[in-house]
Amino acid sequence: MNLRAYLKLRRQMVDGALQRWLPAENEFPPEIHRAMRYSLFAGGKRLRPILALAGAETVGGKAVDALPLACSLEMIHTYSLIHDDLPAMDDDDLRRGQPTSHKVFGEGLAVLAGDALLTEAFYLLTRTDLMTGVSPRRRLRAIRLVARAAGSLGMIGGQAMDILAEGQKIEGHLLEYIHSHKTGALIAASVAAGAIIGGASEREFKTLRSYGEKLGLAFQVIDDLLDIRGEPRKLGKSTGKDRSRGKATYPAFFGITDSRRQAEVLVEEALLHLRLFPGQANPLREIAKYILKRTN
Ligand code: GRG
Repeated sequence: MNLRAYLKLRRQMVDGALQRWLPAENEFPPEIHRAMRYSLFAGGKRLRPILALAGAETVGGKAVDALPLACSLEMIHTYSLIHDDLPAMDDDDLRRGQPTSHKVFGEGLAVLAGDALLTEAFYLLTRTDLMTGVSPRRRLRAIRLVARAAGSLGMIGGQAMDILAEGQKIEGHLLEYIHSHKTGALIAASVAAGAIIGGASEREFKTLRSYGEKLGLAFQVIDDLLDIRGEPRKLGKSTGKDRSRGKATYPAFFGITDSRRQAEVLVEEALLHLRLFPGQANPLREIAKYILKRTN
């Protein structure tokens, strides 16, 4: 398959739906809606939504049924980036190649834009006029999964430990906790919730969740490596900040070569989970391989 063409089509599908389902820019108060849209449409690979669509299709479901879920995941992800960039957290000036939300709108509106994206994401997930082909039971299960992954037992928990670990000497298991929660949880939930919407059996669901967990951890290990070796122009953000802030990262703990090897092993393990799905998981296969090659 042509991954580049596939990703482009999927990004267009997600972006079109986000345009339709997000409050319009001229909706009162326009400042908050402008701030929400500014970060959401600043670019971004749309990895989490694309994984949700692919998760649904891998188990025989329709991508269109998973589109509200896909959009909600991108909204949650974008909220986490806006808050992560705030002076109280990583204090970054550049994201997705543009000045960060608080640089453009001020800290107050940036906090609120993140809050609103998170809230609207769950509003979207409960819209009964969308996802009409999906039973309420499956929808509810997907919503619960996303909520857990975004909350204090998932992404927020990982982010909290990431902040607390700054400048500290930590154990390897805590490093893995941080990475698998601050980044891995939402990525794993994207594939797993997509699978639920697509009508996965319990076995299919667990297999795709395991694939997502391996992929999510690999994704953050590569992110750590890109912070050292990546090009700011391609990444759309500054590099080298992990080291200067004393962040808990894989390269800081294991070194560059070993970290790279661990990411490769995680992707190999992710691919092994896909043996259950011969042909229909090809997008998930290609995405896993792409994670290792990505430059942004
Ligand atoms: C609630 C105050 C408050 C803050 C929440 C939870 C949180 C802050 C932040 C999440 C942690 C985080 C930002 C992890 C980094 C994950 C990561 C690798 C982001 C980059 O993802 P990409 O490469 O970005 O998919 P694009 O721009 O392509 O979407």
